[in-house]
Amino acid sequence: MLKVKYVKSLARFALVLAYSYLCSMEIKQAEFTLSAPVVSMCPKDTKPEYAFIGRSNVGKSSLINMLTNNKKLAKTSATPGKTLLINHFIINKEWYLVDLPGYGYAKRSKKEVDKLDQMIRGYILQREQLVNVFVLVDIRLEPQKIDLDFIEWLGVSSVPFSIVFTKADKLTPNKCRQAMEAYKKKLSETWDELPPMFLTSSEKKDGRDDVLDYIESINRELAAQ
Ligand SMILES: Nc1nc2c(ncn2[C@@H]2O[C@H](COP(=O)(O)OP(=O)(O)OP(=O)(O)O)[C@@H](O)[C@H]2O)c(=O)[nH]1
Ligand SMILES: [Mg+2]
Repeated sequence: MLKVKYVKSLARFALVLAYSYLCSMEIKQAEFTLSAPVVSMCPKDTKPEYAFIGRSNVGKSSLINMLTNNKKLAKTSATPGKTLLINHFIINKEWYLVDLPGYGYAKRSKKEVDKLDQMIRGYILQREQLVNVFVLVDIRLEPQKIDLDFIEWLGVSSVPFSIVFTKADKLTPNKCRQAMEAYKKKLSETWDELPPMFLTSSEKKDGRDDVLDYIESINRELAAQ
C-alpha cells in the first residue's frame, strides 16, 4: 500500500518537547477578529495561523476556549453544527487561532455539506499563512473513516498537521493510552512517519501546555527564518 510521507520531520517534535521543559507560553490577550464565509474574506494579515478541524461536536471551539482561558471566546454547543464560518481569533497580537466548521454532521443536506466542504478545503489550501492544522479526534471512538480520509487528504496536499485527541476526561488514563496506541497503529498502515499527537480535555484543561508549547515552538522557528 502507498505510504504517505509526513511533511514535517520528527526533529521538530523533539525540539518542541525539549522546549516545553524550558518554558510555557502565556496567553496575554485573545480577541475575536472576524468570521468569513470564504478564504478571500479572511483577515488581510500575514501573521501565522493555526486552524482546528474535525467532526462536528468533537470539541474544536471548546479547545480554543480552553487554550485561551476564555469560555466565551468561541461559540460552543452540545448540538453539532454550531460553527459555520471561518473564525479568526488573534492571540497576543502576534498569531491567530482559527475555528473551522466541523465535517460529518449527518443532519446536513448535500448542498450544505458541499458548501462547508468547499469553505474548509478552500481555506486550508489557499491560506498561505496557515502553518499547522490541528485535526481533532474524539478519544472515545475507534478510528473513523471520515477522519482518516481527511488526514490523508492533508497529507497528499502537503499541509502540515497534528492530531489532537479530545474529551480525555471521558476515559480512564489507561483507556486513553490504549486508544492512542490503536490510532497510531491504524495510521501506520498508511503513513511511514506519524504526526505529532496531543491528548486533551477541555473540561479538565489537560494538554493545554503541550499544545501551546508546540505552537510557540513553531512561532519561534518562523521568527528565526
Ligand atoms: N467532557 C468533555 N466535553 C467536551 C470537551 N470538549 C468539548 N466538549 C463538549 O462537546 C460539545 C461540542 O463542543 P464544541 O466545542 O462546540 O464542538 P465543535 O467541534 O466546535 O462543534 P461544531 O462547531 O458544531 O463543529 C459541547 O457540549 C462541549 O461541552 C471535553 O474535553 N470534555
Ligand atoms: Mg465549533
